[in-house]
Amino acid sequence: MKASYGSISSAASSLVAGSVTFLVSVLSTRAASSAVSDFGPLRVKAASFQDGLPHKHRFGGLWRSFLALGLVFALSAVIVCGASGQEAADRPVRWGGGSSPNMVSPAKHLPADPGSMTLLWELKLGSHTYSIPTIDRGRIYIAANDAGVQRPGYKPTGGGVLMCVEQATGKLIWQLPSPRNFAGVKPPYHFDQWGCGICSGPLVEGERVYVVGNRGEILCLDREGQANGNDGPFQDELAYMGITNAGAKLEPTDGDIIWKYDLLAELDVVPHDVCGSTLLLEGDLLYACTSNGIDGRHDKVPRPDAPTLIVLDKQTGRLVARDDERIGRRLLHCNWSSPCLGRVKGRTLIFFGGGDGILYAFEPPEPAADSRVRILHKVWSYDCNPPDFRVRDGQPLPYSRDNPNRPDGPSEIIGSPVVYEGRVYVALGQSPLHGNGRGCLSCVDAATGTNVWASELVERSLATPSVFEGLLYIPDTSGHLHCLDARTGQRCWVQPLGGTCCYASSFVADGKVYASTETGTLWVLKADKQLQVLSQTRLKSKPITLTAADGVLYVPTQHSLLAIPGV
Ligand SMILES: [Ca+2]
Repeated sequence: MKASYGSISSAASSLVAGSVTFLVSVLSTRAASSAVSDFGPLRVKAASFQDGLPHKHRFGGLWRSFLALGLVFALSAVIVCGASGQEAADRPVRWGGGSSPNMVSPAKHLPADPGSMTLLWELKLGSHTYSIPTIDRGRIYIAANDAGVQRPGYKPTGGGVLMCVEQATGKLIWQLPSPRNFAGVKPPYHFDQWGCGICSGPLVEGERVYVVGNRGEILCLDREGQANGNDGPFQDELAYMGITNAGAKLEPTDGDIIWKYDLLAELDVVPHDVCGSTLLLEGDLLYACTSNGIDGRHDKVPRPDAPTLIVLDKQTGRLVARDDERIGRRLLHCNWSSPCLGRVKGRTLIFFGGGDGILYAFEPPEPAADSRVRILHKVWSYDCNPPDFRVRDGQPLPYSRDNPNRPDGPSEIIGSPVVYEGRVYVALGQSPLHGNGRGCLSCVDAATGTNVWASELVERSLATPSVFEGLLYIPDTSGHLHCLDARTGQRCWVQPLGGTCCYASSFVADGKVYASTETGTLWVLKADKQLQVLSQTRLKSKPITLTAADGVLYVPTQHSLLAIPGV
């Protein structure tokens, strides 16, 4: 399990001795470019660990196309919220130990040069991973696809898995494999067919774990899994896992579903590609994006009036409220963003980035004595597309997918909004398959929904911003890491990262900014108004948004979860 990093020269030697793979070509290209020092690296390291399937299976031809598609779908999960440190057990925790939707953590003693460190441990995952791990009370929760699942009687189908492992060792505590939703691939659906697995970031509160599954279900699970028995009204975990062989029985290392809510069956939504967003928990209310989207032909929205943001009772999974904004009527592609919460002038508001490119602020539903489903009250909405993204010379501009030669049209919101000091920060983005294009990072007054500033220096981005000590960091799809003054929107610096940034947000902790590229390079820069690159590390598998806790970086890649200690 333990693996160490090698220098670029030793890695190159082993690669020369090995077969020609996509990875080799990537490393060779990157080594050559780093020698030019265009990007200001101090040095480049390469990881020497192995990670699962042969590379030719992972990156070749059609599969590589699927992978690229998968990146897109996962972004709502990958780029949703941040970590803000260890919190009490009764507080909801998403990602690295916090509940804040800001990609910032108070973790300390983190490595400035991860490539120089020896891994604490490496957990093998599947062939796709897009879920940011959540760390809570000595345990890590991470989701992936099911290609690496080993459980007697379980056959991987291109579905997903949620795993709970020991933080100190990466040892499995329990897992819930979840077969693919085969019905979801039939028209009008275009769903759960890319093998992306569970893309949602797990949310933990007390003894419960909440996640949006690959099958389009919101799942409430027992933190202890089956080790303390089969709890909750849901009892048929074996059937859920697709384990039907005679004599099969639940094991202590199986997950324990308390309740589940089927978005497709209950709401008649038609999710597109994946249900990838991360849940928001406030009090007893669980907020979820339905991922209602366009049809498989990218032709029309089958359910234009279906809800996009819903609210469930966390105890029972009962539907409490839904929006009625009919975002589907204006939808560009799909709803993959995740809701976040802010307290604005003594008032709690729920912010949601729509697949129509509009940022919405809702009031939480009022308590009600009956079980009537309430409609969420919209406080304000703000179009994150500047007017000339929508219309020019009196003519509507086409969406990029429909006309790649016009990359200046409207875009949707995929990353999560972040609330910081009374303002909401959110980027526009599109699938990287639509190419690069005009984007806009908006800063909006959280109380009124009015524009504070908007910067088109940031191109399309699927990332959630990191806002720390008045500075905002965000990578865009074109492969630039931006640092802006959060108050004014003035750009302090921009760093080209030498590869596109499709599926990882930046992460700020311990005075450092971590960012990574699709070509597998993990960058570390100083979190400062002055640009300073601290290191680059090359990984064999593309890293997604990382997190940190207790002096350790936890870096998910497509195939592994790496625990990299600090100093
Ligand atoms: Ca249990």
